[in-house]
Amino acid sequence: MEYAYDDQNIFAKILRGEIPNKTVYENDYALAFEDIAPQAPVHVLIIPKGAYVSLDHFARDASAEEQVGFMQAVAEVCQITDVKDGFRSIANTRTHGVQDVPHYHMHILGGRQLGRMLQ
Ligand code: IU
Repeated sequence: MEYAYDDQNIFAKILRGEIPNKTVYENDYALAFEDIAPQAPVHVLIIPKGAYVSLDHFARDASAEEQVGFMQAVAEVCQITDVKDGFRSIANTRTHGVQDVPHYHMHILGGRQLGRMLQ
């Protein structure tokens, strides 16, 4: 599978500082920020700083350092936000997964009781 990255996507613009964001946490490999249209009291997006279109692209091509750095950001977000009673992580992917923004992002949703499935 070929992964074509569009550097004009909105999250690429956020990473370049061209569009503001509400940063929750940042390290050398990842940026976490509040979703602009939250679906729960906690709704944070965690994105790698590298140019990866999707979870499978990131898992295949990101270095071990990038992957560990990303997961360290996940751990920090789960400490910073109020998800002690649990949360859901989602990575919508391509058409069937209804991915709108073609830069890999992990949703962290929590702060309330979620339903068994999201649409
Ligand atoms: P996706 O279906 O997983 O690709 O959803 C993209 C998410 O990015 C969605 O929850 C939007 O509310 C969110 N978002 C954002 O936080 N800031 C933006 O400028 C845009 C989308 I465009």
